[in-house]
Amino acid sequence: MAILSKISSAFINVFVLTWDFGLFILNLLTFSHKPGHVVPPHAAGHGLTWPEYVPPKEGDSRSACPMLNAMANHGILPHDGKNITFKELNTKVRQTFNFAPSFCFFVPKFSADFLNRSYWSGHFDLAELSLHNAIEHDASLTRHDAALVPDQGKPDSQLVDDLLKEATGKMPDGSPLLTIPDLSRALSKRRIDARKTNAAYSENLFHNMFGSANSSTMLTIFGGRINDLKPMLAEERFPEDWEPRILARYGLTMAKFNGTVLPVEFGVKTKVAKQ
Ligand code: HEM
Ligand SMILES: *[C@@H]1O[C@H](CO)[C@@H](O)[C@H](O)[C@H]1NC(C)=O
Ligand SMILES: *[C@@H]1O[C@H](CO)[C@@H](O)[C@H](O)[C@H]1NC(C)=O
Ligand SMILES: *[C@@H]1O[C@H](CO)[C@@H](O)[C@H](O)[C@H]1NC(C)=O
Ligand SMILES: CC(=O)N[C@H]1CO[C@H](CO)[C@@H](O)[C@@H]1O
Repeated sequence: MAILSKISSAFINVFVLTWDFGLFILNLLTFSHKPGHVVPPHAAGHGLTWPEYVPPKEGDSRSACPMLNAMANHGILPHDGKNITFKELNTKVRQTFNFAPSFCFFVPKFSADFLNRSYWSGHFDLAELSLHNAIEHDASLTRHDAALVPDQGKPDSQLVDDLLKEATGKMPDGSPLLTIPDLSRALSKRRIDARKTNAAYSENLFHNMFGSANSSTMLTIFGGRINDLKPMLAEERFPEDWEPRILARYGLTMAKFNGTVLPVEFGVKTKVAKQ
């Protein structure tokens, strides 16, 4: 059984990476969406209008992921954050953020696996995604470590402020922009600080890569725009008139994403970063 399931997940991984690379090529060969037309018809957020924001209520389930929480806060995922199917997560993330279908399958499948559930028939609550050292890891940008703050469902406003203040870039209109070196610096500071303040601190290359991957979405899907990241990270709320900044027809592929993630991770210098 164990062997069979290992073989089948190796097969799925090879399949997903091949599929992803196919989409990467297709994106080069097809016209991108026009700005203003990224979110498909019939999906929430089409035509730059998002469903109403309602902050989480007592008892609602929320995760360590700001963007999934924002989807629940706007009712794109169930507002109580409970009993969501992995397949629904796939579809909604694709429509909302224009991630490639390969990515939108891969991450929910990975989550179903670590929760020991079936991707095809299983359900989950958002808070369950915060299982420590599955995807959730120490030294996040918007949350203190789980050993210090067990409820990973809420952003820490001081950490969010610290991150947004790192932005050194400028949009053509002068508004602030988060750059690759800014993000590397912010991650360095968090890793150094978390190591000092959390006796149970752990880090490894896998989680560092995924930490960089998770935060690199701020540069790709959000184009680094601080004015958009601020409501998303501080209140887990979609900005007015927002749409994904990735216009590619088949969405942001893992292959393309690697071009952002690797420079961010290699730019992280935990030894020399200033406190
Ligand atoms: C597809 C399903 C997704 C799952 C299961 C998921 C899960 C998670 C989890 C568990 C974390 C916490 C990691 C940590 O400890 O820092 C996280 C962080 C993060 N996620 Fe997601 N996520 C998903 C989709 C997305 C999407 C679509 C975006 C962006 C549009 C996104 C952006 C982020 C960012 C920026 C962080 C880092 C927050 C921080 O460092 O504090 N995620 N995600
Ligand atoms: C969860 O949703 C399924 C349908 O997707 C439903 O059959 C089931 O009763 C729900 N469970 C709970 C606890 O609400
Ligand atoms: C999933 O199953 C494995 C192996 O039986 C076990 O070690 C792990 O704790 C389980 N995870 C969850 C989230 O139940
Ligand atoms: C992205 O880069 C990582 C690390 O080099 C590699 O393991 C992974 O296969 C790459 N993914 C794709 C889709 O190219
Ligand atoms: C959006 C994003 O990049 N999410 C990643 C967060 O980290 C997990 C694993 O640690 C990845 O599976 C996700 O792809």
